[in-house]
Amino acid sequence: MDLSQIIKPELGYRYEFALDELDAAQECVHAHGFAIIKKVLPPELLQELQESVKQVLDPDNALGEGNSFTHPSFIEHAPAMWKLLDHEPYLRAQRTFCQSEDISILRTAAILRNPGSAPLAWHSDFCGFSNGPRKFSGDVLNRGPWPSGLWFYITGSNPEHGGLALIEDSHLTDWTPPEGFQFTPDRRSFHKKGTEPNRYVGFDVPGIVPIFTDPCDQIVFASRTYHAAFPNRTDRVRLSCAIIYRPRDYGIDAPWPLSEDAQAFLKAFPRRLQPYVDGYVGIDDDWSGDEGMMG
Ligand SMILES: O=C(O)CCC(=O)C(=O)O
Ligand SMILES: [Fe+2]
Repeated sequence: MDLSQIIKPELGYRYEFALDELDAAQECVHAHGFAIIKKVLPPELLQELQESVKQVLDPDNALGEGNSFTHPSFIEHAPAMWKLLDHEPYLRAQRTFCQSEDISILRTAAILRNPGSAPLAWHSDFCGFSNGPRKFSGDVLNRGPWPSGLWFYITGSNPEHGGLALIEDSHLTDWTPPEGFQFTPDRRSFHKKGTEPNRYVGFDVPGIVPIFTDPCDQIVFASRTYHAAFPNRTDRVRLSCAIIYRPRDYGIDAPWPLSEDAQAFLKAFPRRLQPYVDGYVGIDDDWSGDEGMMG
């Protein structure tokens, strides 16, 4: 598939907004499961964040062609990211999308996708399709109604460059996969009917919206929205980072202790910004479930 032929879609509704159109942007997220907000990242932070993602994720530039790396607690290692929390227009937008005046950091991530890296399969980050016992960190952190995508693709998003794709309206609770597809058993992805129930990798899915953004734009998507990433077919690294928030009064009952890195982060985080880390639990990607503790 020639990804360079894919063009920015014109949909029957607006999905790109400016920072002074937050209510309209939130309505779009509510109605269609996503929106793009132009020029959210302060331009003076862009290069610093790019350097920080490279430095934290691949300090020796040793990851190698074709490989990707995802960091699950980026903010603990990236003071450049802390600066975002001093930027009121950015914060106002996050409050709007979180539908709460008082927000705190739930989790953070950064991703580095080298040239030649593979596509990422379709999935929803939401882990509340079942209310069964928690089996991994996602079941602890990703069962709320807040947006699970608040991304900055700080080298831009487009199909050739390992950008994001999502499916419009797939955040709706009655959404079902398009014609010819069915849910995987956990509902967190879908596959072609008549094939193995593995997360689908491919960009021929009806309803797909390939996302085109500039490096300072923010990509917002709802908790359940199904999304995927294109392969990186360029000769440039793809970098992205995000802070996901929860309403501050929505406490997380974390089964893992705060890691040493998380503790050091909380200690170093500026006092005036402490409300944003109220109830911060970090993440233990190796945690394997409440039931595991029973032996
Ligand atoms: O790589 C991307 O652009 C998307 C990443 C993603 O969806 C995830 O980490 O859950
Ligand atoms: Fe995801």
